[in-house]
Amino acid sequence: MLSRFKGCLVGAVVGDCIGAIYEGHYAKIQTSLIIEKLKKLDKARENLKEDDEKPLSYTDDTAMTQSVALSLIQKGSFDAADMAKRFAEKFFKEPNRGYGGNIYKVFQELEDIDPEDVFKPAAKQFNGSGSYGNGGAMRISPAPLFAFHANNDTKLQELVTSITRLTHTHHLAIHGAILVAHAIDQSLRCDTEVDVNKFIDDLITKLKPLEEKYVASSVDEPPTKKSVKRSLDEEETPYCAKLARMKEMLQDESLQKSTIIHDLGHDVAAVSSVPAAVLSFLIATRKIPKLKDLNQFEQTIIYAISLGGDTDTIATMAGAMAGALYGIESIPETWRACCESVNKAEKMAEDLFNLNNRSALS
Ligand code: R7I
Ligand code: MG
Ligand code: MG
Repeated sequence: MLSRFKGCLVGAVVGDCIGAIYEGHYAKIQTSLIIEKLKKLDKARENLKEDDEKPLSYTDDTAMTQSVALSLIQKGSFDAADMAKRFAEKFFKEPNRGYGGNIYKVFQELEDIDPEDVFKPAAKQFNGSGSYGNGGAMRISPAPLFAFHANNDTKLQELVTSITRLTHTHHLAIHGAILVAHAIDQSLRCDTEVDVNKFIDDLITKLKPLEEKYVASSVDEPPTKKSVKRSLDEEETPYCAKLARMKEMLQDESLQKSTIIHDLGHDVAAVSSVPAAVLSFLIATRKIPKLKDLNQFEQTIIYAISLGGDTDTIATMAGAMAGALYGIESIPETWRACCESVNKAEKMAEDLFNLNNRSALS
């Protein structure tokens, strides 16, 4: 299990660093080009003088994941004020890590806020609707590790909701982070021969009550029936609709990337990137014929990036799931050596593992 904990956090860093090369390439990317690029980077690394000099830097995805992990480790429980302070401090220290376009407003307010008010700045974003960006989902990997021992879906969902609400209060951002956390949790617990239909059904079982509860509490008018087929984003329960669509996609031997991008999305909204990460992870559990020379962790990352769009974030989320399933040994030494901050991630995974041995959250 220690190998899976390490695989999860290191997989997330590697996905972020490699994915960042292509962030914002809005067309799909040929997998052979990504593989070629990685070989060149590894050659370049051999010529670097300093041991800690890395050709690939991490982005906001990893910066915020580190804050989540360190806060949970050092406080031993969720401490909203501490985590919020870490987010803001890290941002002001290194604002050029590729943060989302509007989140800086939350950090500005968090900088010297009263501890009781730490959830308020996020709630004010976008005229009070809160951000639906994937900034909550992209940083959530330490939560399922921290809550692993408790093995309680409700506790995991509460923890993820609290961590996400510090910057993202929109229900789609929160449900997206919960979906990633459950996918990692299921990956940690399941056999490497994954039954993809069961994996998806289990996710639907966990997400459905949350999405339905939101619909029931929503004061919005129900969406009007349209004669054209509605986009899955407009479904009342979009995550469950996309999970159901994934089951069909996984049966389709001639599945095209353009169909995935069209039906699931690949952009900065949580609802248009979390499903693409889950699908990339699940596709690679069955081995991708075009990538048959790579192991399944490598296949996950290369496939996730090849969808284009928000590549660092889709790859970091898929990498966390794949690392949690296949373990640290599946992440190539050469990839780890190219990416900044891998050692830190490994140490944090070890600390979270040791915390679990002391019955965290139970
Ligand atoms: O979600 P967030 O932290 O961004 C994360 C993304 C990842 O891809 C990172 O790798 C990094 O590149 O950024 O940051 P936010 O600023 O909260 O949200 C990101 C973007 O989503 C915003 O800049 C908006 O363009 C869009 N967005 C919204 N647009 C309209 N209305 C998010 N919420 C809304 C909304 O309610
Ligand atoms: Mg990023
Ligand atoms: Mg991104």
